[in-house]
Amino acid sequence: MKGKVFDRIVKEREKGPLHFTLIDPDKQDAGKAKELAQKAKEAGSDAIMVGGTWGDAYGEKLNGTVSRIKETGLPVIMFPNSAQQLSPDADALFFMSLLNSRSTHYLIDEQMKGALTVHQYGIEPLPMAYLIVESGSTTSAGWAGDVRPIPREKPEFAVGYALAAKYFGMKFIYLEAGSGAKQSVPPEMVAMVKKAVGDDVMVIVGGGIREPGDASEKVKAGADIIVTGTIAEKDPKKLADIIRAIKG
Ligand code: 1GP
Repeated sequence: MKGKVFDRIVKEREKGPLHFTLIDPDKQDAGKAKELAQKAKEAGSDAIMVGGTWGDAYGEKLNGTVSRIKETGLPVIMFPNSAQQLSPDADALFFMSLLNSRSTHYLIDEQMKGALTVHQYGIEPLPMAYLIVESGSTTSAGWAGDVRPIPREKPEFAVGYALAAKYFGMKFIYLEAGSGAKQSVPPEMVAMVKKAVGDDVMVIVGGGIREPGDASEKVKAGADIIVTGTIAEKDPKKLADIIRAIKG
């Protein structure tokens, strides 16, 4: 697979595990989003993901947020909740399918609609399987996505989905506990998935990661990229500690 952002991620990953910061465009104005991104950059984050489950940050509001964040120089990757949440200003987007959703809406319908926009805008698609893992709490993504969460004690289910994604040609597998999750993804699950998919597929882990020890545990288990969202808003100092733990 080729593409500017994809190649950059692969190259950076060769140096060590990566950290991406998730910014919800609905939670603040564009100026504040840029401030958050700048702080994340200073803390050592490698890219900004823009997206959120709820809200109405589409069109102008979304584009304004994306272009202000781009001023930081970090790549901006869309993490869309629907075909509507796309910005022509983004550098790339996770072209994702929520594989353990029960609704065709999140499996393929939104993607079919969004693909035309992606084509028109010329944004770089990064093919990704999105998997929601049981987290001891009901998260917005799981609820809205009509998901049958992967049980924590059934890592083999995650391996099955991950291998299916690899065979479909997807390059990223996102093991997601959900934003603000009570429990993050179990490291055993991360390890089994990474072992199965190997080095040509990147394993992303996110949701409920609030402590450096938790982040480094995922990386030791084989995670290629760690995503945090909430902590960047709540505690930028802690974010720097988390990134230090990821990068060693
Ligand atoms: C959600 O994994 C991300 O998609 C981030 O979760 O807000 O809990 O860091 P947190």
